[in-house]
Amino acid sequence: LGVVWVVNCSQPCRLMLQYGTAGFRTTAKHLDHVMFRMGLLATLRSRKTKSTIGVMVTASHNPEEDNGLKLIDPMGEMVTPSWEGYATQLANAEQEVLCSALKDIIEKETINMSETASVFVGRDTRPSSQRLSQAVLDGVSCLGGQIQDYGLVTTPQLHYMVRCRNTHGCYGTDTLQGYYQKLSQAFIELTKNARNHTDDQKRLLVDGANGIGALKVRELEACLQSELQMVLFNDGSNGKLNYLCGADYVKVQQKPPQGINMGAGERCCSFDGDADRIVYYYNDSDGSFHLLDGDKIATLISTYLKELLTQAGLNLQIAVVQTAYANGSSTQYLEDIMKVTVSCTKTGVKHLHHAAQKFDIGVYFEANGHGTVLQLSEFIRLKASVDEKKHAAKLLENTINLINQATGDAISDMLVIEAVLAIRGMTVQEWDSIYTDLPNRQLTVKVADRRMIDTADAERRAVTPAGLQDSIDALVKKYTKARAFVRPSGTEDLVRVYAEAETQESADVLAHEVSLAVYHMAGGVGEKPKPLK
Ligand code: 16G
Ligand code: MG
Repeated sequence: LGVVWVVNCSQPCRLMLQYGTAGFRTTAKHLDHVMFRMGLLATLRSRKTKSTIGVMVTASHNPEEDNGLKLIDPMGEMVTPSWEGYATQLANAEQEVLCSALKDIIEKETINMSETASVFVGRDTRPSSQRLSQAVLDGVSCLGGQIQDYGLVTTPQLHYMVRCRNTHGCYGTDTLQGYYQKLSQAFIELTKNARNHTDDQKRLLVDGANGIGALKVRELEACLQSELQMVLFNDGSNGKLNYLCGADYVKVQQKPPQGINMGAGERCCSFDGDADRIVYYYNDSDGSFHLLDGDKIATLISTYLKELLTQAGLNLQIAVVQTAYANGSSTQYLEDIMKVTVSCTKTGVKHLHHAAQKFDIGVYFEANGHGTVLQLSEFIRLKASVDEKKHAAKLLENTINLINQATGDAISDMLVIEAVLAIRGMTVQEWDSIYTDLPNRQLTVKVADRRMIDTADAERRAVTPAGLQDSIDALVKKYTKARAFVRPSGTEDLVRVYAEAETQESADVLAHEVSLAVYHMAGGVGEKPKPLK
């Protein structure tokens, strides 16, 4: 153990690293020892669960210089919270106590070290990812684990592989070819039901964020038999990863990525750096930009599924899981018009995924474009007898096959959205007009210690510092259809502020006023937040 560790981690840095909302994320040069140690931990987790475990090397939408890691549990979901704690402990252990830290975990979890261990490893396109994934592989070998190195894959592809392996092929074949075949066959079957499927309607502009998603879209393309005609931008051939492009840029800046050539009314989408997020958008004829975020995606998919369930005569409860960031208009539309159950959780895929598991069918999406649908496989057992029911059941079955139930997946979500739009003969404008977003604004505030802010009610209320929530409530009261909340970020050292209201001006002023309240009451540092112009 010592020898390999010295090779990989001769200079563990003194930074305190935390396994956060979506794993470790920091400057790539601080991560070699963490990667090696997570290779060790993954083999322990594999022995504990007697299953294959995944390790993905990526920092998603962060700048190219950063990197990170996510651990994937047996069904393809995020690693269980108690093991996030072990990950943090192990990443920060001093070199001399590493062996005893490992022994502690082995004892606490009563792990039988003579069990076989199997770990799947994948990585994104960052320059540092190859070196860092080698450190993971070394860690796995060091504890005698078997390795399957998938090399360059999207995060959701690795989640999918892990799920396939642990369900012994029931979910699909654990190869890239298997993934493309499963998705493309389902897509082609679904689009046979399309209305007026002209070349114009089949056209989609895709912003690959100069990352792994772009490479994988190219691989998928051939299997789609021109049923989807993707025009790829930011394919990594010259631009920098996530720089002025990608889903995060588009959502936060509320404008198109650079490097894309959009005609009026053309349907466009952006992936993030590891292709587990997607947002759609278009420019209308007067040049104004329209964003269709995770809330619009959840609405489109849940509406479609609800109709199919009714047609197939299946009485199942469908719910949409959102976070506090969901636009108020989307929640209102889903509850009042669609009459579906809406549930709100804390930010972070693992919370939404967990909440969605409680329903017959759980559609979960964060406004930022992370999401998928769970539990659809239950349908496979329910064969309908009447013809029109059979037709709906067949559509459901193909939709199930198109959805990556292990985690949110930009490629799979894109194909689901494209299939639904094709089947309904719907344009992007028609989809957009299902409801109108309330104007909103997101800001950040720097404070000395963001842990001063503690929240409750799925992050919608601040319980500390005392008096902050009362101030927010008083500010919100001044505006029509207004709502605001604050929460400490789980990925950066700052506090996030969200406000929405009937007009953009009110949303902007409210967001600024709430930022000031945070600054004054929660230990703001640096310059006082300035009003938006
Ligand atoms: C991570 C989460 C994402 C969440 C974001 C919030 C995963 C895979 N990713 O990127 O779901 O929206 O963090 O960041 O869980 P914040 O805490 O800094 O606002
Ligand atoms: Mg991502």
